Amino acid sequence: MKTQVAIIGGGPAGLLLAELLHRHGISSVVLERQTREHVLSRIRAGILEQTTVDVLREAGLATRMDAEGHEHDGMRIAWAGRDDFFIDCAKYQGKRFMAYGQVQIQEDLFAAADARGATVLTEALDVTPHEMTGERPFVTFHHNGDDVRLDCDYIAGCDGFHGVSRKSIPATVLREFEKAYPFGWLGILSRTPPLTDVTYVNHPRGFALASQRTAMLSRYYIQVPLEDRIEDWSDDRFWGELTRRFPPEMARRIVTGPSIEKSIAPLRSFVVEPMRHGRLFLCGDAAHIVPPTGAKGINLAVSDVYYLSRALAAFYRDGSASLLDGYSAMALRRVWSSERTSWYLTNLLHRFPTSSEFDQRAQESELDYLKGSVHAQAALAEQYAGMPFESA
Ligand code: FAS
Ligand code: PHB
Repeated sequence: MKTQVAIIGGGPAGLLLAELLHRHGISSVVLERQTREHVLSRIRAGILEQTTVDVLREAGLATRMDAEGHEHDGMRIAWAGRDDFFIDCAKYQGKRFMAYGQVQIQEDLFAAADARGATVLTEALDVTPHEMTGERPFVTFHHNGDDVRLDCDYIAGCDGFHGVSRKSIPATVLREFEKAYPFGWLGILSRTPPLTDVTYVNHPRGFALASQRTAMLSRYYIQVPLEDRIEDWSDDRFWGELTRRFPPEMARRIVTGPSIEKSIAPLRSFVVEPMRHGRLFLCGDAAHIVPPTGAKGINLAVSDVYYLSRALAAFYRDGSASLLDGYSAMALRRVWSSERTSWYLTNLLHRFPTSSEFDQRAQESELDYLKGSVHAQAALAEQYAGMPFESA
């Protein structure tokens, strides 16, 4: 097989990159390890920055999002014993964010790929990049019982944190930055009407979050100790704990119901530098992980593939490699900005088991400052709604 860009991974990064490249007339092949059903079964992100919405709209991939998604002017923060306040992204930054699930985005991307007869190979096993630093890279894999070689000009590693791409780069080349948080998020999905606003809560019992997917699909999270297991949490126990953490007048508005999905994920920050090795480029979770507090995960995957598709288009259009050479530094500036925002919100809104009384007072003072300062709220609004892309 031969293509211009071999894409390892068929998650949001890989499938969106294939669509953006196609719009620039660049051929690609997507190699996904799992079945399509497995990829679509993963319940993950739900908040899209303005730049992500713009990329999907400009690529003609937003019809369903615009019909079923829900745009928000901002998000709400509440904390124990105090009234809540609204971070108004529309007022401070003229930007809104979209509540629309990653599962729906994945469905839309698969549909776009099918509509154009794209080559998306699922159940592609033992995918292995070769000759990344040479002039003729290629990828090998097993598919439908055959051993296959895919020759290409470039390889995009869009295979997530546990993928093969990052691990194919010599450890001597990479620098890894990591921070583990002493708690996880227990998340559920329920066929219930959501609260109006995406609402973050800091409570002495821990963090809680109310979000949404559609008018009849709610997503809720609570902070839990790392050692908790999903079998420790019945639906009743979850709803009881969630409503204890919300201010009473909000808790009364939470409609409970059976969970249709329930999972616990640990919180972690991770970045690898550089995001390029020869003709291999890393995108999305293959290169970085953010704690979900800032709702940045999928949005960083989108910004990476936006930058990479723009760089590859410039190369194939006029032979200019400058954007390719600048890809890693440009992507990492946005990655570190989102890592810092996610780290800030995680520290602001969670209760840390090792916090001293001083730490607690400082956290409450930060919340007081944020509640009372239009400048602080404007700064958070700018970061939460998403910074503009850097120009080429
Ligand atoms: P993905 O991991 O989504 O996709 C990588 C793909 O590569 C997968 O389909 C995988 O099967 C495939 N793959 C892996 N190894 C391979 C190999 N060797 N060969 C071929 N294919 C291979 N983000 C938010 O913004 N908000 C959230 O609330 C949120 N919640 C999350 C909850 C969980 C449990 C997890 C794990 C992540 C969450 N995220 C959240 C982050 C998530 O949305 C990611 O940022 C997003 O999926 C990144 O997309 P990709 O980079 O495409 O990686
Ligand atoms: C979600 O809707 O899943 C969601 C919303 C906000 C976050 C994280 C996740 O910060």
